[in-house]
Amino acid sequence: MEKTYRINKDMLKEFTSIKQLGDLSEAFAKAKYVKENPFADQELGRNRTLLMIFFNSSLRTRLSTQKAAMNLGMNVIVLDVNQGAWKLETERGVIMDGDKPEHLLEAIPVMGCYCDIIGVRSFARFESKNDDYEELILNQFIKYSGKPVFSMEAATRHPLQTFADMITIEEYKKVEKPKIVMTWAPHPKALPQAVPNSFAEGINLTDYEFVITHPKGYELDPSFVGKAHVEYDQKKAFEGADFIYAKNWAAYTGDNYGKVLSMDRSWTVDSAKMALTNNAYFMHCLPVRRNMIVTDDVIESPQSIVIPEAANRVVSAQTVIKEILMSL
Ligand code: AN0
Ligand code: CP
Repeated sequence: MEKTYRINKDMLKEFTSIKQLGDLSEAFAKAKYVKENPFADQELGRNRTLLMIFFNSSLRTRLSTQKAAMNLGMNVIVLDVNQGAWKLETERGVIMDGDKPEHLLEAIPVMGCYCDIIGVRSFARFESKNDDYEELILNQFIKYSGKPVFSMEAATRHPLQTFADMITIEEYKKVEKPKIVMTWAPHPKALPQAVPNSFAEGINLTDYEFVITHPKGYELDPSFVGKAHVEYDQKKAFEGADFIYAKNWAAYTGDNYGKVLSMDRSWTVDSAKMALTNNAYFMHCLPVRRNMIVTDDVIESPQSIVIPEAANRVVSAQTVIKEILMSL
């Protein structure tokens, strides 16, 4: 029998940060139960509807979250805001004489009428650091939809990814306190800090050794870096690592917010660097640009766990949606 559990009250209304999982070992136990018994809670979601709203592209989040909801017996509606819906104005007070026929402030409560739970993907727009770091879009959904909202990657965090990453680390770790290294790697486009912020937030909840390595100028928000050691020498950082977590992100600090400062391929994760590690596993949230972020041979090596990591996205989503369903 599944043990009955309740989560902290915040999570009943929203899931926007890995911190809302509460006790981590309990969260991992819940995830393990979901993984081993994917169809055990079909009744929980019966006649309940999940609405997934995408302001940005997705492969994994879209498919894994839909699969998770279907495993729970839910109906699912997916809306790509930029394909088929009215363009949405997001600023209040704007004279709407431009190309956007609808305001988010009507659209959100309307969407709330058609579902029981809402998942939102809304990346950092890099127009205003303040708007991004205040989670302007996600918070409007929380405030005006009248329904529980969870993040499918918002401006500053990607908690379902982080939860899947952490489940994967628990499954693969060979020592109780592994050394985790999150490394910046080059990419041609400006990418949000959501994945690295969120991963750092998650690993900071553990007592694992945690090192972040990136070129100068790519410092993340200190509130996410937390107790991680920042090492600017990538090779030094890799020494003795048990897990290499690669990710590109655009600059965060000062006037460089949202800018690409470097495409230096000497930061690409290759087999020579992996040889410095403790036979580390290679992780990436995907999508990944081969031979920019990581070489073909590393991502194809037996130490690459990017596919099981992606598979765990169903587990993380199902665990979280189940918790929200239990609170309805
Ligand atoms: C996105 C990002 O870096 O946040 C999504 C990753 C899950 N990646 C891209 O846009 C390529
Ligand atoms: N990792 C991840 O969230 O992938 P998608 O952007 O394809 O959803």
